Amino acid sequence: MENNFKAGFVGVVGIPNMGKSSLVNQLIGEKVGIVSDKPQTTRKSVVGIFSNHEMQALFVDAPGFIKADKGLNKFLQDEAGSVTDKSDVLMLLLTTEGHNTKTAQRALEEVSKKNKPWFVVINKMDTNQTHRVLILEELIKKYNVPVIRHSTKDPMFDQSAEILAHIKSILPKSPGPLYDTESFTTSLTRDWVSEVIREKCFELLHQEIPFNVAVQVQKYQESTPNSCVKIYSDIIVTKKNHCPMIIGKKGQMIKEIGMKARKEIEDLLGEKVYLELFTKVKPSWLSDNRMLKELGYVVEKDS
Ligand SMILES: Nc1nc2c(ncn2[C@@H]2O[C@H](COP(=O)(O)OP(=O)(O)OP(=O)(O)O)[C@@H](O)[C@H]2O)c(=O)[nH]1
Ligand SMILES: [Mg+2]
Repeated sequence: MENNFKAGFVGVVGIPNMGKSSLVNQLIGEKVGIVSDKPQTTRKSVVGIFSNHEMQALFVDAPGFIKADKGLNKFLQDEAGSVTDKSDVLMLLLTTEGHNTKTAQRALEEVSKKNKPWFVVINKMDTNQTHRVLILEELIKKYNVPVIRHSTKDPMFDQSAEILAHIKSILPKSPGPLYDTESFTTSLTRDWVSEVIREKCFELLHQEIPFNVAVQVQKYQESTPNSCVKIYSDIIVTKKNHCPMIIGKKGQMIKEIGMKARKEIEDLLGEKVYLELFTKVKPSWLSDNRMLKELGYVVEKDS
């Protein structure tokens, strides 16, 4: 390995819905984290691995910064904080849509306090009005950090190569890669599967329902010579009256969630999958620390 090899953790931070997960997926070229048009999609940090002959960047796709003092929201806030603490460098995502300059200012302040190498990506350039970008850049100026204008959607504004080159310039030196260079994520398949199912719930269900949904894979059977991969998973909701919405008329909704999820899982695994979904009601999963733990949202302290 060359001795100027670079490797380390890149914390991807910003308020919800800035396109953090979209950007990580784009840079890695695989679906590492789930994406939706609703804020607070990412709940647990996911590590996406980018490897080439000169660096390995471990992107930690975190939940967006929010303020809360209990339950799942508290967890999301702690998770975002701990990502910034554990990373070697930080990439802050901003856009001009969906938030005012005060929010951007707060995000800039928060990240600059961490005393780590950092830079800003202004994402969604395809939707931005130039004058609002200039206002945002004016705000960033006082921090004296690089700013890259980008869009994950429009190739005209695609600055992926520049983003990666900049990350390489600020990552620490390393004798070699820190993780398997063939993998694109450190997540277990089982966890990845439950996230894909959750993404389909975000995509297909209305408004407040997705925020109350958790997904837990109950059984994951590897394929055998006689049978395909079999996955049995619960979709957990907080209220009994959410169940019919998940199931839909004549089971149409749960069927569609299952079909869309299965297709993606089959693509990743490269083999046939049998997926069965069940609905379950757990009224207090959003606020009950024991239940949050069971679902993999590790809550350090009671709140
Ligand atoms: N127009 C446009 N939309 C984008 C772009 N990047 C992401 N999006 C959309 O923005 C929405 C949010 O994207 P995510 O990647 O889930 O955002 P996030 O920052 O990870 O959100 P949280 O996980 O909720 O914090 C999705 O609907 C994306 O399709 C972009 O460059 N242009
Ligand atoms: Mg996300």
